[in-house]
Amino acid sequence: MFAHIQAAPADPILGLNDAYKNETNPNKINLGVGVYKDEQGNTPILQSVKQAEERLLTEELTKSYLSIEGTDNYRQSVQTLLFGENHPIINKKLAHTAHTPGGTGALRVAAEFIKKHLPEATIWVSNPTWANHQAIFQSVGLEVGSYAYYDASSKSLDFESLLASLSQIPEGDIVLFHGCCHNPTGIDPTKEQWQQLAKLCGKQGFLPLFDFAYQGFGVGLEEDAQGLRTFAEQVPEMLIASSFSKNFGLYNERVGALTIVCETADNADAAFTQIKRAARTNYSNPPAHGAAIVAEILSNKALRSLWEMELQSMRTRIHEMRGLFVSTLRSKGVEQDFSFISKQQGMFSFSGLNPEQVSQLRKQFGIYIVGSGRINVAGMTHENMDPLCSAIAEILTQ
Ligand code: PLP
Ligand code: TYF
Repeated sequence: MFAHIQAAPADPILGLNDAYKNETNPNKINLGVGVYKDEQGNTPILQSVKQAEERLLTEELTKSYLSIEGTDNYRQSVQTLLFGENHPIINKKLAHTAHTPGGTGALRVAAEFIKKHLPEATIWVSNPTWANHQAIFQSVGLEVGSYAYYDASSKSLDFESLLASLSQIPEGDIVLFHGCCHNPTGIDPTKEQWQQLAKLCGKQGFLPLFDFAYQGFGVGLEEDAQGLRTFAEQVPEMLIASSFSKNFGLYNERVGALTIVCETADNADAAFTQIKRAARTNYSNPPAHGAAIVAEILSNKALRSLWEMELQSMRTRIHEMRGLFVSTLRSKGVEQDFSFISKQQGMFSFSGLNPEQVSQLRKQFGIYIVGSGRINVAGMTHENMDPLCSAIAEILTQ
């Protein structure tokens, strides 16, 4: 029965991580998978998380199942992070949130919900986007299209082409936006550009789906929510897939959420029963631990301010590495302008290195970056900056 099955290709990003583990170069550097790393190259457990876990250990009373949608405490905390305190969407009960296993789980539940209730809709993703986006939507049988986003020559947002692309999208289709810290380019629309996009969305009548995996990694928790909050003011319906893998460092606990916003509270109640149905046939109910940590941190003043400080320090370290990368390359005599890297947000930058250069970096120096040229800036440290930039300088002059 299984003899005919061909091996699936490795995930282009997670596969790279496996290859890195087997790399024998003692000076190897991993700028591949999007995981935050500190100055020592570790992905630490946040202090706020550790403290929340200590409390949970003593206070937790049962391991019985959660409900399909998760706990009320967690779900309310997620909505407050998304929209801010006392937002009309929350007060009027226009949104419902389901706790999902990670942001990926949220996208998968969203995909199944869309396929069942909007089967004719095409979902449009930016070119480029996180590779798993196409795969998730295609795996439920949805059509996936792409819209213009990145201008490779100026290494910036091609806003004119983005508007032109979205102007072609018909009513009833779905457009996926990265809430902030666009993966893989690190380029986000400005406040004014979000406003124009939201306006266009209202005019065209497509449904926005926000993938929000990096809240707090760009400018700040509130600022990073600007895009989706702008849309929430202009259009009555949207979907939001949240992930807390990065901003709480809870990667392997699988904590995320799917939020649906509807025009009326009745619509929201009805649609949410269908979201719960999609969750039920996938994983029945979510894993408790990670979400309990998030809820504990967000509802306790001291833990919350510790978490915000820790989040800020992750964000600041990445910004610092961006600046240092640009200045170190310059000090190595690299003439190509890399200053765009210090203007981008979040963990990732599109370096502009081509596949040949990416492969040379790996073969000659044990430096791993994604084939598209995407660099995880969080993998840089004061210690590896010099050898990294020397290697890039050498590759660029070959
Ligand atoms: N969306 C984007 C843009 C991501 O970069 C990631 C990365 O992991 C995810 C979603 C998935 O998040 P999670 O690990 O919580 O499933
Ligand atoms: O883009 C990244 O590197 C992160 C981590 O299938 C990731 O989002 C990468 C690939 C994948 C799951 C997570």
